[in-house]
Amino acid sequence: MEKDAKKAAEKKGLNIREITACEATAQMLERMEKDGAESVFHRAASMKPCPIGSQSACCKNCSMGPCRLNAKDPYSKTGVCGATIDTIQARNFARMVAGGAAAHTDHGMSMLDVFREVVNGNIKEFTIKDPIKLEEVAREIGIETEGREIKDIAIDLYEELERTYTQVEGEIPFAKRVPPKTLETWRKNGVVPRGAMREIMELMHRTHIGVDQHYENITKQFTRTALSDGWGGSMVATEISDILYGTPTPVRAEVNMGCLKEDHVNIIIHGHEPNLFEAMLESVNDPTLIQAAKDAGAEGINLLGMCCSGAEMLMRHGIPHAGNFLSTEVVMATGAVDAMGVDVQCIMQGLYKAAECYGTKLFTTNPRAHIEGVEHIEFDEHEPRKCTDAIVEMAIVRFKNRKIPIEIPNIRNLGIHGFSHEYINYMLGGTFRASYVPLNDNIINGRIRGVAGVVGCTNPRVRHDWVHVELVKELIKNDVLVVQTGCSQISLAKAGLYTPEAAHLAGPGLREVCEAVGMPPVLGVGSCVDNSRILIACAEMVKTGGLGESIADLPVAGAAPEWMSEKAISIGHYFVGSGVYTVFGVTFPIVEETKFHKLLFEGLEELGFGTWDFTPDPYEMAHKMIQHIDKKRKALGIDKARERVLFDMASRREMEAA
Ligand code: SF4
Ligand code: MSK
Repeated sequence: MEKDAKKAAEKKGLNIREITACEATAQMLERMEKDGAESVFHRAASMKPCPIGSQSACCKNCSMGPCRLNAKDPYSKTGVCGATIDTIQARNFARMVAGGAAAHTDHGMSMLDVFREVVNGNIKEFTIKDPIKLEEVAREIGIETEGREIKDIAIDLYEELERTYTQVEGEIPFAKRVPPKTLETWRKNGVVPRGAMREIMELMHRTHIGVDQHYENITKQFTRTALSDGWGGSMVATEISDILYGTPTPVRAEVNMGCLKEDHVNIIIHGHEPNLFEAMLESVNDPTLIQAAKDAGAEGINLLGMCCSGAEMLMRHGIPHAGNFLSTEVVMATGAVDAMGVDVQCIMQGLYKAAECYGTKLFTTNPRAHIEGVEHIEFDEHEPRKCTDAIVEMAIVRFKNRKIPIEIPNIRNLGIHGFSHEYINYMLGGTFRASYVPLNDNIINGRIRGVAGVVGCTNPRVRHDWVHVELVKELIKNDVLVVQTGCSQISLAKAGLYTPEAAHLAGPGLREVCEAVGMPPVLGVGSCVDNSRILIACAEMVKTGGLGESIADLPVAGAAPEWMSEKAISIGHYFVGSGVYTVFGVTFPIVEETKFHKLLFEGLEELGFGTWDFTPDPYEMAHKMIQHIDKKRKALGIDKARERVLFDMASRREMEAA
């Protein structure tokens, strides 16, 4: 099979420099080519995407089909049941939202399970690390905190947040965080989410053959479902992770494959939930295990992250990060990865072959995610060290018996990570004047033109990392402050944009702000579920004043230029549902010039939501986003305010009144 992939790659003339902008990944791909090993890049080269499926012009929702419609003449045919192109596309899109929202909300529910067990004293290894945040979150959703014990508040918080998932009727708890005008739009359109379980269940029902056959009505339900992810499941995952493991503050940390150490036992944790990683942190610091590693001839144990749980640990604890989604197989070609433990989401099945080829011990740990042929050591939060100690022990054995020659790319990139939405208060306001006022002021006076969220995956259908990096460079050059999560954050960190010195790449206004505060022009806020931090930051900007009354009024935009997962579609749609202009790259899973396309790309904005857009070109993408930001600046009457004057409250009120 490896040989087949290599042959296919050669036949296709796979040009490594054209498929990745990541030097370390390129170096390891060269090694894999020599070794005849297979990677996601090889498989992508040997398999063309299905042209009908990529435009969502087919349906396999029943066995009268599968039905294929003509993407070039979309209204020339219907499915056997009579379903039109709009119904088929809306159903397919809806099921992507359901898949993505289910992944995030199940992750959030797992976090809540751990929280409940910690509060009830059934899990002793984890504790509440941030009781201040616990009280703040509780207060925000209406729980009395004054003079009460932390444990009592925590019990109430658990019960309240459980409604995020199970609530049959009424609005979810974090709807209280949504700016009133945005919430009004949701209520008017009937999309305020109930519990995620109900929303996802109803969406799956409606997309069954013969149920909801009006694309507008299907769109309403997938909007509601996506919002139950962003302001529900994902937000709970973020907040509970901070309460249990600590709210991030800026930390210096390194990324890239050069963080592997030849003379250490190297262990990588890859996936999405922080629980496994937090327990692993304890294991690698255990003196007995460190001694065992030394007895095996190692200098010590080196723990690294990949993908999103890596991004979360990078920003919370400064744990080095070895690379994003597309590098997870490739990193094993270094020969230096002694063990890799994975939990859920974005774990390629191809890891199995790469691990086998390069002798890495690969372990699945989550009951939801096994891989055929891979050893499973179940992670139980009640006894977390049982799993993580076992992985460390096996990594030590592998270190002792290393047979593969080691080749570690000598590339490491230092940067500053860990900008939680809370920290943005202090960063620009200082401890004395902690608030979003300085951020809003700098937007109003035009030093910062607007804010862009650039997030999401990497995808072998485009040049790895390149689209992210070029897009972000273009944005900051035009004074747009960029916030990031997930694999995108790692692309930019590898490109060296997470240093305050990178401010020299920014336009004059943004550079001035970065230099005054000593911050990078690009702020990393964590993993996929931490996109909820961007929603909270948007809500804070509205609350702070001077930038309109709803999220849709803000000069902000979002992008996922190399997206690939259903989670990305759910994220994109909860941003659109919240009022944010959102542009995706790679490909968009809809036939153009259909009624459904028109609804997503124009109609939603008319209803008071944000809007979707698409282009694979990073420069065009940046300028589409800037154009939108400028449109919003103009509507706010701050388009001419690019003079260097700090606005006080009185002048802001005056502007609002104008
Ligand atoms: Fe074809 Fe309709 Fe069945 Fe889909 S639901 S496969 S369009 S017959
Ligand atoms: S890990 S969903 S590839 S960001 Fe969250 Fe990266 Fe996308 Fe997975």
